[in-house]
Amino acid sequence: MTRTPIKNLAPFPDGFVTVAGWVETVRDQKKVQFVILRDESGAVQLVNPATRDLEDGASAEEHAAAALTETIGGLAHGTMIRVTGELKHDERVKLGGIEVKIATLEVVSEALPETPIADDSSLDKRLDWRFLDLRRPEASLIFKIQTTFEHALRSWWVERDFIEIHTPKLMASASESRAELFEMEYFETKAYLAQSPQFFKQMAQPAGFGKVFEIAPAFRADPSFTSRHATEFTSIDAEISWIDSHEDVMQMHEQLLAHAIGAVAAKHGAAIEAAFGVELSAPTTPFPRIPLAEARQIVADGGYEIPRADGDLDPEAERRLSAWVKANHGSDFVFVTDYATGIRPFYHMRREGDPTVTNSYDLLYNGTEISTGAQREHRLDVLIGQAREKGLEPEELEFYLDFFRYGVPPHGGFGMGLARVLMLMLGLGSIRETTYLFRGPTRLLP
Ligand code: AMO
Repeated sequence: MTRTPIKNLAPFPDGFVTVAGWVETVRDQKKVQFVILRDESGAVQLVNPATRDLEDGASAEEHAAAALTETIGGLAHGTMIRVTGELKHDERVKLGGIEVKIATLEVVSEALPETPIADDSSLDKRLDWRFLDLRRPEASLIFKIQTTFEHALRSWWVERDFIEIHTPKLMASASESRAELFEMEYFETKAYLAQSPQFFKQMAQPAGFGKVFEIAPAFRADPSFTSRHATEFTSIDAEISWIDSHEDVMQMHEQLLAHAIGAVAAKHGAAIEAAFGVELSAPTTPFPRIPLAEARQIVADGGYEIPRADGDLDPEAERRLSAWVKANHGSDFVFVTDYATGIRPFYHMRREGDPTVTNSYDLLYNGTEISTGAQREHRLDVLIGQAREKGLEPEELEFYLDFFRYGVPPHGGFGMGLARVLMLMLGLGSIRETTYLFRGPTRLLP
């Protein structure tokens, strides 16, 4: 008999079914045994009337029943089993109103009796045993949500004629800054792991692609141990031609997110509320836009002095600003715009008439930055000047500067961390929870 995914059992009429999965719990009572069996789709109660203490002359059937009872009594948590039995609908069964009376049980793959992690294990310990940690339904739910989210992003882009690109992650130069750069041997020379697809998504503009996107890994040799930094993360990037300013990028960005979060809410809203206590709905657009100087003032008026010397918002300021926006505009999102030139990379376009600010933004979601976006400087002479000003050698950037020598449309885009979006969407405390396998300064395994 082919197996039926557990979530599909309920509509079946009473009768024989086969299910397969892992043992979540065994309740071995004197007269009856219960097993909670879980697969990727759900959990079901299995039941077996216990047969013990056979008398002399017991029948072969009774011996088989006693053997089954013994097998069930010895099942370790996590053991993979396949069971054929009789499905019965019974309203009294708390778990979904159904149970399966075991006819045959095959132990397919035994688990060691001691499970290395428990519900109260530390996050670090859980990550050591990530494959077991991921068996928790709330954990696999995160990746079902991720699948829906990415699918919705792609659909939105594809319907609007964006082209998907895959840029190389082995690079000859830094893509964001010399800091946080992974360097490696590359035959006779050195290579660097891409910190962002920045240069090559921009290359698609003189290539005449118009609108592009990429969802791919990015690498940062960031030694910090915060809840929102990883050394390898999935970056969601888009870049579009013929924009008038970063406003065009923000409009694309907010519509894209409203669509993708709406798709997640429609498909997983009830499960998200049950697992994480979050009521998710599609955000309304436009998201509020607040220039950085004003954002700083709002935070200062709230009694918090930002300790950073460079003028950027620190995590506490981001939280306070988001709380203010939520209270005053009812939005979980806010675009902080007009970043000062000093805290932005050389490729950001500066404001015409006020070169102290850039045509750029950060997007905050429920109190934390999830994205940076900007209009790019596409005028070669200005770009070279800005690179020099930031201490970069134009000679090292020749391949990038070439993109601007043969005609290039005005353009802009954004980069957004996938795990951060999921963490903030679900109200979780760390991107370690929303990354399949987290990579940090002290974690390369599993
Ligand atoms: P930025 O460096 O701000 O911009 O990165 C964009 C977004 O990527 C995510 N992110 C990270 N996530 C986890 N761990 C990290 N170490 C990490 N670093 C960044 C964040 C962040 O907001 N090229 C520009 C984007 C652009 O202008 O298009 C860039 O990379 O969510």
